Amino acid sequence: MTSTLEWRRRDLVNVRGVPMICPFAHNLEQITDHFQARDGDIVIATYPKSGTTWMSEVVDLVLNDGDIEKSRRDAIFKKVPMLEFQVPGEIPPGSEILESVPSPRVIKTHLPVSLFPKSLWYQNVKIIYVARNPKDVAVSFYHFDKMNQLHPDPGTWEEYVERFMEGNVGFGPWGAHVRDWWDLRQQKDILYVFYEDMLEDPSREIRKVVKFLGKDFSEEVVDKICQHTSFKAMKENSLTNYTALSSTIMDQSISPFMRKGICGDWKNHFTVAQSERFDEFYQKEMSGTDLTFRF
Ligand code: PPS
Repeated sequence: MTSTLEWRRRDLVNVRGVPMICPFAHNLEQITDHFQARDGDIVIATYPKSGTTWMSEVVDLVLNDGDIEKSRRDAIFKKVPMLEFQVPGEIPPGSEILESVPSPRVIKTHLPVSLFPKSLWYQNVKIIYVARNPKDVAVSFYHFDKMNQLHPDPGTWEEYVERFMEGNVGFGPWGAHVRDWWDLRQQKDILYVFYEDMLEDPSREIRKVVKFLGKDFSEEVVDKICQHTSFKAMKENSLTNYTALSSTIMDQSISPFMRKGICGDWKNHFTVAQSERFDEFYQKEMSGTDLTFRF
């Protein structure tokens, strides 16, 4: 029996108050306290299912001046390792893999501010945070939990939507995640991007990333990046659609990683009553902040 199967469908594990995907909880405090940042690191931080993979491919292309051939050098999860990802005994933690990656490293993480490695705050590190409206996040996360064998079984949608509002899902509550990262914009070099804005006008949002990373591209290069990172292109690309990852981890016959890529799929899942309750939850989560989302 492989250890991937041993880690299958385990319950969430509490790490410093945050419910974590069980295999990722292993040694996570070590990562928070001891991961060594480097000058020039670029971090893509998100709550799960908010556009991480999309932004990762955009950043990789920006760093390679829009060179599509270079972007084909490896799968997205190898080019942009996830800091906390690991299958103990089988796949080493992203934090270890990142030690041998040459700078500038691009690092993916879903960690909330409270578990974000301390050293990354103190170096010359650029952070791009991508946020998405919580109704679509919940729907996407539900389908992802169904297909990702390292995650707990999500149960029924009715059960799941309640657990999401309680914050009892992997990486903890959505509200604190997006708010805490939003508040950090005052102190740290953070580009805060919204998934819905990327859908509305990808060129505009990609130009923000280009500028943030200190580059200056022609319209033609931005267009090329736009086309290569469209939902259709990324869904068809085996290097970005996660089909290169073992099906013992992601069983895409249950639900594809590149599922719908739209805003508003929540309308196909929430009942009127669930939507009303969720609106109340959202109002509470957003009280006292100027952060707002489009649904
Ligand atoms: S993960 O597993 O947390 O890193 O997932 P993440 O990449 O953050 O989010 C996955 C959702 O993003 C959608 N996606 C895209 N939408 C539009 N355009 C592009 N290029 C794109 N790439 C990924 C993906 O389909 C997931 O959303 P849903 O709603 O499930 O389709």
